[in-house]
Order: sequence, then C-alpha cells, then structure tokens
Amino acid sequence: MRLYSSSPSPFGRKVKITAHLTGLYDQLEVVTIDGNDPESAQINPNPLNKIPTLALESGELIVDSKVICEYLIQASGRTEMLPEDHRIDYLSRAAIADGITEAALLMVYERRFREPSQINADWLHRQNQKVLGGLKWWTENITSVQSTPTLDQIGLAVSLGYLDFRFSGEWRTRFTDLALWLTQFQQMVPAYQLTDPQA
Ligand SMILES: N[C@@H](CCC(=O)N[C@@H](CS)C(=O)NCC(=O)O)C(=O)O
Repeated sequence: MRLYSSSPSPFGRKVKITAHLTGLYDQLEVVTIDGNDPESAQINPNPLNKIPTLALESGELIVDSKVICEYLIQASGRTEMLPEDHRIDYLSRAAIADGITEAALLMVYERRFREPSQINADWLHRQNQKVLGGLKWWTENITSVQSTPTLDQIGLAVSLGYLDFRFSGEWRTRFTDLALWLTQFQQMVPAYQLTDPQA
C-alpha cells in the first residue's frame, strides 16, 4: 500500500498512528507530498490534491483520513479501535477531534497563503472559537487512555499535537486536564512519539 502524506500533516499523522496500532505500518510505502510545491499535484493521485491518500495494490484509492483509518481497522480486525455497537458515537467524537484540527489548519493556511495585509482577523477568530469549543467539549467528555486507543482518542491526540506544533502549546495553560491526558496518551502509545513532526 502506498500512503501519500507529509511529516507535518496532522491527518497524515492520524493515519500513521492507526497503521502502527493495527500492525500494518510495515506494509505502507510512504510517499512524501509537499503541499507547498505545485508539482505535488502531479504525484498525488487524490484528485483534490489533499493528503493523506492511500493507494492499494489493486489500484483502489482511499481518500480522507477517517476513511483510511477505518479501512486499516477493518483490514487488521482491530475492531476494538472503532467498536461496532457504538460506532456512530465514536465517529461523532472523532469528528469533533478532527474539527479542532481542521480549524487550526485553516488558521495556519490563512497566515500562509495570504499577504499580511489580507489576513482576516474575524476569520481567524471564528476558527479559534471552534478550536476552543472543541477543547472545552473534550474536557467534559474525555475518556481514559487504553494501550490500544479508540479512533476518537487518536484524533484528539493528533489535534493537541498539532496545536503544540503550530501554536506553541498555548492551549495547555487553559486545558490542563487535556494536557495531563496527552501525557498519558504519549506514555501508553509509542506511535505518538514515532510520528512526532518535530522529532
Ligand atoms: N478531511 C481530510 C482533510 C485533509 C487535509 O485537509 N489535509 C491537508 C494537509 S494536513 C491538505 O491536504 N491540505 C492541502 C489543501 O487543502 O490543499 C482528511 O481527514 O483527510
């Protein structure tokens, strides 16, 4: 299987952690895509030129980190990572975690792709409110970390890691319970360190 991704990509990191936990990481050939390089569209088989994207040996393309993670979980039989009896609940929780990452990513893009004079402060504020709303929700709905985390927990760890990476961990002083939770996650899930974009 070929995984198109990049080291800083939080959604790519989510897939890589899931691949480690499902025992499928060794079957992945990781192809690095540089999102800032216009040539990347030539290499990336995803018509949206987004990462992560997974290409199977059969030629089938799997697009979007949620779908790729679910594929890896199904293919490995590690269904405890997305329990069937509460599947919708877990997917919903995972979507809130991903929503934090998406909002943070949009803030990064706003600063990356616009001239300083064009940066829209209202837009940044709006995205930041989503990040804060998501973090507040998770503080109230956190679940304890197991050595094999569920997909929503992987998504949360990745979103917090992305806030550490791109926003200097400013969230930590306000969301101390989540900071403690992330420390536990780091200790119990070695794949988190293995995929650290700053390592
Ligand atoms: N919902 C998608 C989001 C993927 C996404 O936005 N990836 C970013 C990198 S982390 C990307 O490809 N950005 C380039 C672009 O949007 O053009 C997923 O979960 O895979």
